[in-house]
Amino acid sequence: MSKRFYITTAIDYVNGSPHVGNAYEKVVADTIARSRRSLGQETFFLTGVDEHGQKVQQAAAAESKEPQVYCDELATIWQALAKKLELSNDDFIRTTQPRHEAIVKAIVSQLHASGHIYKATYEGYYSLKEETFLTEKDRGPDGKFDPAYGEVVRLKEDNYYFRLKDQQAWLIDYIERNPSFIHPESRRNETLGFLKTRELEDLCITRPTARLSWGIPLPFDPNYVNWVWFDALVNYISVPAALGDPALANLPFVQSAVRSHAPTRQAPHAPPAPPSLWPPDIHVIGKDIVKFHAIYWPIMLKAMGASLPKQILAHGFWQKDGEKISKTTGNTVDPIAVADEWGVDAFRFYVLRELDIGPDGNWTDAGFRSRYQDELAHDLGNLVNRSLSMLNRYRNGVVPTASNELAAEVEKITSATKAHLEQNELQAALQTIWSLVRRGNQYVDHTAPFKLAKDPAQGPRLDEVLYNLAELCRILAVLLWPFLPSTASKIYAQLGLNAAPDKFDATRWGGLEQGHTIGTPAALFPLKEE
Ligand code: ME8
Repeated sequence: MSKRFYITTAIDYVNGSPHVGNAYEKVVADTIARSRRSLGQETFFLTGVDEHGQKVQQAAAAESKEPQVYCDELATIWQALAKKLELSNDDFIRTTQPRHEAIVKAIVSQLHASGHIYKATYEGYYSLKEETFLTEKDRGPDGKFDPAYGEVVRLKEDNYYFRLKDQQAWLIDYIERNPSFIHPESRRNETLGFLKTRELEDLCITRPTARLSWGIPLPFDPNYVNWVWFDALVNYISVPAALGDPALANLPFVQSAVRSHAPTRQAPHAPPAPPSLWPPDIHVIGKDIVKFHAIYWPIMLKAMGASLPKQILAHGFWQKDGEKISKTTGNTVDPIAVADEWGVDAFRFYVLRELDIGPDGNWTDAGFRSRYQDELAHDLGNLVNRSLSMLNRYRNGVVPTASNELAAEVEKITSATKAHLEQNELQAALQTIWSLVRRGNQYVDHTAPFKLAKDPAQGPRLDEVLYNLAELCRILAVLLWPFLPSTASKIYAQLGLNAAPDKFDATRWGGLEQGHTIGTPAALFPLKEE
C-alpha cells in the first residue's frame, strides 16, 4: 500500500481553554491536509492533546480534581474545538490513552536496553514553570535566568538521562543536507546556529514520582515517570504504530508493544487495512517548540531506529492588539466565540489570510471585521450572490450554453493556486484566489448583465455572461474548499450540485452543463450591524 501524506499538529496542553494561537495551528494543518486530498494525495491528519506533566497536574489540583477526571473534561472541550473548526483530522490522540502509553513504555525500555538512557545524579537549577533543568549557560548577560523560566530552584536528584551529547555532528549534517527539513529558513538558521555554538547536554527524561506523579510510569523503575516532552513527542509515532503502520512493523519497540499490549489498534475510525504513514511529511508547530522537534525528536528517532520526519513547519505567534496573549490579563481571542458569532469560515479566513506561515501576527477585532466585510461579504459573497441571482432572474436558474470567455484567465489562476498549495503557501494561495474573485466582480461591472437583460437582441451575449459567472463561482468553490470548506459546499449547493467541491481536478473549465438548474442563492456572509 502506498504511503499516505502524514501531517500532524502540536498536541495542546489541557491546562486551559483554547485560544487563537492553538486554533490557528490546527487550521493551518487542516488546510494543508485538505489541499493534499484535493490534489489527489491520500492523507492522514493527526491532532490531539498533551495530558501529562506538571502544568496539567497543577491545573487539576487548582480545581481540586483528579488529573484524569480533569483531563477527561478538558479533552472534551478540545475535541469540540476540532469539530467547531471543521478539522478533517483522521484521529485524535490523547496521551493518556493506553495505545500511546504502551508505545512510550516500549520506547524507553528499548532505549534503556540499548544504552541510550542511563541513570545519574543531578545537582543544580530547575525551572518549575518550564519543567526543565538549567545550567550556568542558561543565564543571561545579567547573570539571571530568563523570566520565561519563572521560579528557579536548586535541586539534587537522581534521574534518567537520554544521550544527546555525541549526536550533534550528524544532526548538523542532516539539517544542512536537507534544506527543507526546518521551515521557514529563519528557524532553520536559528537551529543550526544553536547546534554550532553550544554543546548539547544529555537530556533528563524522568521525574521522580515523589515530586510529580502525573506521567507515564517508567517500566523499569517504579520511582519515576517520563518527563512530559519525552511522552508528548512520541504521539507522532504511537498513533501510526498502534494503527499497525507496516513501515514501523519491524522496529523492536513496536514489536514488544504489540506483544505485551495486543491489541493496540484502538482508533475508533481505523481503516480496515493499516495505513502506511511513517515518516511524517509535516509536523506543524509553533516557533517556541522548534528545539524539541528539530533537535530532541530527530535524535530520539535515530536512537529508536526510525526514519526522520520530512519537515518541521514552524508558524509564528499571535498577539492580540499588539500584546502577548494572556488569560490572566484577559487579552485573548476565543476561537469558539468568534466562530459562533461570525461563522467558522470567517475565523479560518482571517487567520490564514492575515498571516503567512512563519512570521508573528496580530489579531485586532477591527482588522477581523474589515476582512469579513470587504473580502468575504463584499468581494466573494457579492459575486456569488449576484451571479446566481441574475441566472435565476433572467434564465429561471437554468444554465445556458457553455462559453469560455474567462477560461484562459481562470486556468492561469488555478495553476498558480496549485503551485502555492504544493508549497504550503496558504496566504499567497488566498491572495491569488482573491484576484479571481475581484476579476469576477469586474466582469460583472464591465459586461453589465442587468443592462443586457433589458435588450432582447442581447440575449446570446447575456447567456455568455451568465454562463461565465456561474462557472467562475463553481471553480471558486473548488479552489476555496481547503480554506473555507463550509462556504465551498454552500456555493456548490446553491449551484444545485450534489458533489463535494473537494477535488482540484474539478477546476477544469466547463463543468457546468447546459440545461442544469441551479439551487437557491442565499447570502454567504451576512453583513452585521455595527
Ligand atoms: O507546547 N500563537 O503545548 P501548548 C501561535 N504540549 N501559536 C501558539 C501561541 C500563540 N500565541 N501559543 C501557543 C505545547 N501556540 C506542548 C506541545 S507537541 C509534541 C507538545 C502554539 O499548549 C504552540 O507553539 O503550550 C504549540 O505549537 C501549540 O500552540 C500548543 O502549545
